[in-house]
Amino acid sequence: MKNSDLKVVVGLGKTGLSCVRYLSAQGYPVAVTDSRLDPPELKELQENFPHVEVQLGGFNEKLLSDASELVVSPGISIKEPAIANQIKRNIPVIGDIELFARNVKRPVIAITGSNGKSTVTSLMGHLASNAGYKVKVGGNLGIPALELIDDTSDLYILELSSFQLETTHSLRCWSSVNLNISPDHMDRYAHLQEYIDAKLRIYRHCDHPVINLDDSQSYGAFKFDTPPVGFTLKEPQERMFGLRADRGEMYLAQGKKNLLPTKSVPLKGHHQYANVLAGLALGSSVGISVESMLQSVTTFKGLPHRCQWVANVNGVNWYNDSKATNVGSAQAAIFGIGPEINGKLILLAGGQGKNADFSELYGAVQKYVKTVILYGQDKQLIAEALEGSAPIVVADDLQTAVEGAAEQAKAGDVVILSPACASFDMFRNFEHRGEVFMEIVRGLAS
Ligand code: UMA
Ligand code: ADP
Repeated sequence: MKNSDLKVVVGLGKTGLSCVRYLSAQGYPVAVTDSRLDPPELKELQENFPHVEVQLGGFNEKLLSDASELVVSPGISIKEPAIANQIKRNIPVIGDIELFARNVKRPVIAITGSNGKSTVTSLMGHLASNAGYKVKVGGNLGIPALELIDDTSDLYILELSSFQLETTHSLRCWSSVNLNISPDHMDRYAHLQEYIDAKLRIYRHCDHPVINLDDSQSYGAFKFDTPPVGFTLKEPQERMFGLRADRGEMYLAQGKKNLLPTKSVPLKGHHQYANVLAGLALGSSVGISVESMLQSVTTFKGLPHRCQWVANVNGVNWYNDSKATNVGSAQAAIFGIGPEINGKLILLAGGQGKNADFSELYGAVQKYVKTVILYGQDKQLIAEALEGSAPIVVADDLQTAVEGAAEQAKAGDVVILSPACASFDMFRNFEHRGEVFMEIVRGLAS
């Protein structure tokens, strides 16, 4: 017997719990299923929602087929047979961002992309709140979107993943951007285009789209209702945001107008300038004063573990880019920092490679890197892919990798940990890896 209103929440992590809380408050009958026997938010659910039915240790097909709607968490693929079967039976499948979109009463700025999402989302929060907005920031970064909604905020800024966008249908953004595309999450997508199509959903019904003019894959053949504002690392056309070299100085610029010398931007590297330009384009497209945003750009220090400056030891600058968990982000760090320095780069990389194609790093390494020092589970694989690009040292662990880098580096050089790999072979997560790295480096300094 079908309960005509029953919402079945699939997954009992942070997102699943936020959906139960929201749907219960709206008065819907709710049930939960999770493939795990002991999902992270089980205790919280049992304490606060004892009446909610929970089925664990697998997705219960009978429960799923009783639903009026399935609310699927981003960590679960909608290709999972139990979910795909319900889609075939025309049971609507949505996610938390769809619930958010149906309920939100205030404007939303949304950010996706393969790399830079968290940086641009946090930057946008900083720019908008300094411009006087009461802003809430979250989504794939930090607090689940549904928990942001309240009566006092006047703007929501969301980081969205491709997984969240897949199950979102009615989000209407005030402004949105897909920052860039490089292969990621290929264990969830049959091919790159499928991943891109999920990302492009961020532009549906968007009032003021922002695009990366340097990455045509990131907007593809999307048919925009409103002409987008673009950003580029080249000289910008009218209305667009970009970089301009002028009398020996590099500037952030809009059209023909120089806005701010890049030396006044605390975030370093060309990829970070792209992030700042994206933030300015998002803000200006919805009418936030560019003048006010430029002030705020100079006070945004960036997020930890993303090309984060750690120390200067004997004239060598050390950077922690532990969040570079894929090839695209490590490549961006090398291309971003390489041209900015007088010396050479020493790259520390390695960890769990997720079957990535490390030969994509070859060109960047050949151009800017003096020595590559590898550690971790897939160090030999990376060494094979980069053979011939630069001298390669294979170290036992991160400690010896750092010591090796310290021996090789000369004043003016930069050493960067930009692993291009996941951290789980040796660390709890990318934050833990970054903390351990910084501790070792600070040890060198003392
Ligand atoms: N899982 C199961 N069985 C289930 C449900 C989940 O095994 O029945 C596993 C998933 O495979 C996954 C893990 O549990 O490995 C977490 O999945 P989830 O959907 O419960 O995740 P949440 O805890 O709700 O966190 C999610 C985002 N996680 C993912 O998309 C995997 C968080 O982004 C996000 O911060 C949070 O919602 C709030 O919005 C994390 C992330 O890694 C940081 N995102 C990916 C990325 O940035 O690359 C997309
Ligand atoms: P995301 O939230 O998309 O993972 P982050 O802002 O956390 O993005 O940055 C993740 C990694 O990507 C870091 O290593 C960072 O140095 C790198 N990165 C940041 N911005 C960009 C960009 N615009 N293009 C490519 N890589 C970037």
